[in-house]
Amino acid sequence: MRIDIVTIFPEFFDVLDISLLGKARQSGLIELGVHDLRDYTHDRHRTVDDTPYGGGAGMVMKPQPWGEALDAILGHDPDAHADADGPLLIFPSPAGERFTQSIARDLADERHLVFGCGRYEGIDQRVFDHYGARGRVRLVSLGDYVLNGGEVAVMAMIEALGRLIPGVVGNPESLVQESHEDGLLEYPSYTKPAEWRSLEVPPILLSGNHGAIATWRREQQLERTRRVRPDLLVGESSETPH
Ligand code: 6GU
Repeated sequence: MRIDIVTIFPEFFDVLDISLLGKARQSGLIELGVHDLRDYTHDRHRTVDDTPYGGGAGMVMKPQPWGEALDAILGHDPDAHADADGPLLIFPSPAGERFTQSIARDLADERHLVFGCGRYEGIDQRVFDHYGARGRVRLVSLGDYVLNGGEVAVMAMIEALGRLIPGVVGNPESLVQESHEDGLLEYPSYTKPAEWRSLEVPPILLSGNHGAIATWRREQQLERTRRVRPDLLVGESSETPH
């Protein structure tokens, strides 16, 4: 998979050199390009923002640098990302659809993702309209709170989708036994020693009875989900428990 990121803080993504994602890049499973939006400005101050039409607080990101940066990444043909398997443009935004494990799975199947990190009060709407008319564009939010910019959100999305790309996580079994993969929160885990600070591991886990252990874990998942995230059980989320 190829991933391009447009940002005014390219150094933010230096950490993608390390850990699982760093290994995936070294092995060629993920090819990453980080682009400085200011390289696509033409004034001495490398200006990327301006005051909003209609007034109001804050600054809006100008369409011109975005257009030039995205055209350069998407290729010389500005309509090149129109095909279904062409690049998918993703703008992190608190005004977007909520990012879920199901969206992470969709994104992990793509060949080319292009993330556009907005700052200030947002990006001129015409950038979304222009590329939305020519190809696939998604606005995606991490949740109902406000970040200063899209960089941390993009990092979270890349980590979530990257580990779903075949070969990135060594043992694929470990992917299915996690919170949200089956629409429920994960069960509690324990390792040695069997007693720590007077706290004991639930005896069933030491019983060797794999059927009973599987039943207990399922009950724990249901109990935890009911208590902490009842919304996951009543179908308010896009994740359907199965
Ligand atoms: Cl994706 N971006 C910003 N700026 N704030 C957010 C967010 C994204 N998701 C939640 N808050």
